[in-house]
Amino acid sequence: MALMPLVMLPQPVLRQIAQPVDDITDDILQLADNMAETMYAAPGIGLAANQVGVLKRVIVMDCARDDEPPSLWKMINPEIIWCSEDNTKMEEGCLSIPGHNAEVMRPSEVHISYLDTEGRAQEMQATDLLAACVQHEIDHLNGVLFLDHLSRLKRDMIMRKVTKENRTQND
Ligand code: K1U
Ligand code: ZN
Repeated sequence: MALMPLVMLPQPVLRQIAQPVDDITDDILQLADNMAETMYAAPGIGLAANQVGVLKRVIVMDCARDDEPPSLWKMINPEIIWCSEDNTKMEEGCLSIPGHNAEVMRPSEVHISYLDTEGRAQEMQATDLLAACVQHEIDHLNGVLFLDHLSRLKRDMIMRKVTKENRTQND
């Protein structure tokens, strides 16, 4: 396994659409393993392939609390097949926009279809943090960031801060 460098805002790959995986090759399995290692090291609770510069529809997640055993999800071609009408507001962060958390409103419950690492079709039902996380990661695969769910005022405020931070780092 290997750590992969994380892609940061405003790199364009974060705004591009990841392509479906046709064959679950050794390269895809290696990618998922490396993404999991990178997510744990960050640390984070999710990661999408765009965030390591790969435009393939692969995500990993582990939303287990510190007092629970690890619960690693590796999903290939995940899709939301149902979402609840009721919404929940939850604080989200993004490993590609470090230091800029915000409250995001999303459907409280979702059902997801995906392929597991053996290529079997699976479904999962998610609520609470796992629901927010899987929606955040599928958004990444579609070039969407949590910023896009905020008001224009809040989004612009974060974008201005990120631009300023990037300018300072490059000085
Ligand atoms: O996709 C990402 O950028 C990862 C992101 C996922 C996420 C977090 C919160 C709500 C929805 C989706 C993160 O993992 S940010 C880091 C984070 O949440 C965390 C870091 C250390 C300990 C616990 C959580
Ligand atoms: Zn993110």
